[in-house]
Amino acid sequence: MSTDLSTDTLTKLKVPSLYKVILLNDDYTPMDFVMQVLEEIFNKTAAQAQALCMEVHQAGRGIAGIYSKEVAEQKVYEVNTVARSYRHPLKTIAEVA
Ligand code: TYC
Repeated sequence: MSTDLSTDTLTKLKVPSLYKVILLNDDYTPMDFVMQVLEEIFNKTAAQAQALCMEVHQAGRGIAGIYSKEVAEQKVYEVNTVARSYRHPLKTIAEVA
């Protein structure tokens, strides 16, 4: 068996990218709901959730966590789905880190 170690082959073996899950501010979602999402979906402590919620409220966005592509997409889906089910406009997006 031969092993192809040409540059072409090696450059195709990329380390998978990590993705930031970004929480976006809005004017309507209650802070308590945002903190609950951060605790339950992003495993933050109550103190971490409160600090991040205030940061997003003031700065417009903040990083809820950094994950593999698949996990980041799942977190975005979970947040956006639970927010919609409560009729809150809360949104998250995933961005390559
Ligand atoms: N700005 C919202 C309010 O005043 C709170 C909020 C914080 C909403 C963070 C979204 O990602 C968010 N109720």
